[in-house]
Amino acid sequence: MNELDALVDSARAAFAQATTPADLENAKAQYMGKAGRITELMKGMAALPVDEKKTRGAAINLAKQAIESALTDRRQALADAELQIQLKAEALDVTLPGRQRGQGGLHPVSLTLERIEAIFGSMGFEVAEGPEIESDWFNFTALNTPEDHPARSMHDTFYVEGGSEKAPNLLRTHTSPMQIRHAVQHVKRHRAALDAGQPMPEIRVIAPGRTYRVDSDATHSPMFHQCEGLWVGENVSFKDLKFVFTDFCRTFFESNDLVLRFRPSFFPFTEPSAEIDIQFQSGPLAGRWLEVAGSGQVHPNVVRNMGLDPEKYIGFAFGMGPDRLTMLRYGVNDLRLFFDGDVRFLAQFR
Ligand code: 2U9
Repeated sequence: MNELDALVDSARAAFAQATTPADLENAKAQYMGKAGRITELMKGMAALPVDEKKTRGAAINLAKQAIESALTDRRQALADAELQIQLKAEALDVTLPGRQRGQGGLHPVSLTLERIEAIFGSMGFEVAEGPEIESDWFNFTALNTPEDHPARSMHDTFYVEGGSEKAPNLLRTHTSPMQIRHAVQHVKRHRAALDAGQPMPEIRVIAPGRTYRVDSDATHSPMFHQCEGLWVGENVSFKDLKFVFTDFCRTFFESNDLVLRFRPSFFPFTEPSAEIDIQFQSGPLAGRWLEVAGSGQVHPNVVRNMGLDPEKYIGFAFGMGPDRLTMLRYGVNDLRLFFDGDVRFLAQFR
């Protein structure tokens, strides 16, 4: 083998050893660069006589072309390998199932609140919503709850910094303060008519929302929901309350033969007061008395705190726990499931 063939072979071997484009360009420089082997050979021709120059030049050129072609082949091979790696990394398996966008839904307690609002709305009740941080006056005093009542203790109520109407100081323990707020506004709006001895349109309102108490087990959560109702007028009676609440329960539980029982009880803000129990006539809960609400005739002191004359105006109120109503409606046995945020549980109500 002559010297030029050996050079071409050594270039081919060097190019084959290069595994990256940078390696390959370095290898190329050893042959074709400024101080490369081919360049050196060309320079060496200067000393040759003219007739030898021709044959020598042609031979070197052939070797140079062979090396260039080896370089081009290797460049292409490296680029192909690179592309293969990239294609493999970006491979898309079109046979995989598509990714679906998660479908959301309302929380079961929200579904219950919507249901309660729709049913009472159809009976002419407004929906009032308001602050969860309340003043002592709206939460307790206005509702005839005495200073020494246990509900006011640190064990039962979450107190926060502050302590005036402008800087409220507790998390409401029930939604009743909202009803007082609503009633006071209502009375203010009709003050002129009242003072002129004209009748006031009835107050018919429900107040749904979050409430807070220091309490936590399988059936109590420090945050829970309440929905209370208030109906005040000149001619409202316990009979009206019974009718409205019976109608509500039968519609809510979709059970027309549902039986209700009003059991004497006590609340500071109502007198007389009654606990409301329901009894299903069929289904898994049939025959058992289940407590679902409290109720009563609004205490005269509370009527007075609304700005009304308790000799002329009479009111009825009720209060229920939407969390418990949701448990009964869907057969859920642990209240905490509602507040854990586990999608496997929540997705069942979608
Ligand atoms: C005003 C006057 C009176 C609302 C009432 C109840 C009875 C009651 C709770 C019991 C536990 C609901 O299920 S619970 O969370 N409530 O028993 N609530 S009477 O009485 C009012 C409300 C507002 C101005």
